[in-house]
Amino acid sequence: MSRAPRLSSATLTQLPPQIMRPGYDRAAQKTGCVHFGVGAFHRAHQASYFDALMNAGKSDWQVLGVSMRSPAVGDQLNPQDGLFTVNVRDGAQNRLQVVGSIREVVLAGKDSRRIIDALASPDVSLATITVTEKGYCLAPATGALDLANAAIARDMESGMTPSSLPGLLCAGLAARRAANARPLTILSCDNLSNNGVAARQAVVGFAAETNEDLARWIERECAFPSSMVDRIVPATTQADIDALERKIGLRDEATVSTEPFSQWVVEDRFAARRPPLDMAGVQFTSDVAGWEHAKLRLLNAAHSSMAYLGALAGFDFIHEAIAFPPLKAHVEALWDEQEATLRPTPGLNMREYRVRLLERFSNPALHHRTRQIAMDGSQKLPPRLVAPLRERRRSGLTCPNQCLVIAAWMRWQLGQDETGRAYTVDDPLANETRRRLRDTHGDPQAMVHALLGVESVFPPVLASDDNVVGELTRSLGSLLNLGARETLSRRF
Ligand code: CS2
Repeated sequence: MSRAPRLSSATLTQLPPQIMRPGYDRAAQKTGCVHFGVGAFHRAHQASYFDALMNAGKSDWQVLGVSMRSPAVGDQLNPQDGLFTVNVRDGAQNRLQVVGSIREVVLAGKDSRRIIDALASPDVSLATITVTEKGYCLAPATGALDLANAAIARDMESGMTPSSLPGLLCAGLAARRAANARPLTILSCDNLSNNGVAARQAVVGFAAETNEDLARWIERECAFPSSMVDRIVPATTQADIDALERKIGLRDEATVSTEPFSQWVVEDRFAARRPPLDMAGVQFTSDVAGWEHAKLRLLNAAHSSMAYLGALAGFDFIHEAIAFPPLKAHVEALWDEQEATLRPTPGLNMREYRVRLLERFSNPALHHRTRQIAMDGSQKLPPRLVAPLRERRRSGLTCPNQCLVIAAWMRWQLGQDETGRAYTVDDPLANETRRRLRDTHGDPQAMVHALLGVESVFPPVLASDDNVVGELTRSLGSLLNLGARETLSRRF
């Protein structure tokens, strides 16, 4: 049990002098942003940008953090007055910085009144979101708000205090309209294509069912820009917290580790005053889609490939997977297939982007686990691999490397590694994939057929594409018979 005091406003002065900390008067700042989903990614990314903004002399960009489900984030951050340490790691350096932009964390449901009041406040001009795909409560088939979703149905009952993202935002916008009618910008920072459209569908969809006037006002006055966010953030471990305590002499339960690289490209479409985030390194653009696609189809697709093939081949970490030459060669070949589906984007040089990605993946200090990325594959595969695969097939192109990754995901659903050890398939569709695989008895053709039937992942046309079915069956057969290392070594 640790005896070091917790990091907090009161203990900040005890930090070793070389550690960077807020250079602004935290108590004098107003809350300018309400953020939904205060996970590690938010802390290493958007919260760090707001901190940089206030360090650069721009005031009133403190963040009220909303934890959507778990009180754990509040228990980590509130006793620390919202302070936490970002540990920037790469091979050569290790830079620690205490970030002060989070004022407090409140809990959806329990603290909904406070959240609604904050959304109505004239000081707040921005709501940002990282709640992952599930948090938008959209139906995968239509992209519209899923009225059958239990949280949505509950929030729509009259007199209920909302706790879902769409319910909370609509209640906040209704209060805002009644109080001052100033519009709000709602900025999704989730790793989805067209994330601004997803946020809009969720919020306007909810309002349309409950208050048509409000829906019209939101459509007319509020803005839902899309954005591309990028920073690799491995899950914090107990060992990270203990090691930090030895270094700084304070206990920080909310610390996050990350890489030096960070990028945030935001569609330049704001409802009212635009936060001067460009002073903190944000790129404003009229074309986010090109950046989003490049990031999802190059960085994230390669991550998924290294997650499944790498973990099956026995690599625990991304830097180990990318150091295995056949896997690196496969990633390059996968990128060739993916890149053919990307259109030129001003300011984005694909060759340099790929070189940079290889450097980032090779960072030995980051300890980014292949299993962390393997989580939620059913949600991640469609924008990363299935959409570009369909585009290639429409142009009559073959897709051997895209199919190899999808086959590795299929192999992963068995929940047993190549040495026979069992693991948990951490995925909202894990029960469905297990049920579908039950009577396939390790026959690759039957497995491919069974899993291509998961309609929220694969559009039905793929099951009747002989080329794709053939590639998937060959790759899965090879992974089952030879294993991932040998499959890769024979091909590359
Ligand atoms: C990763 C991403 O876990 C995953 O699926 O691919 O979290 C990735 O690290 C980030 O998108 C990088 O910006």
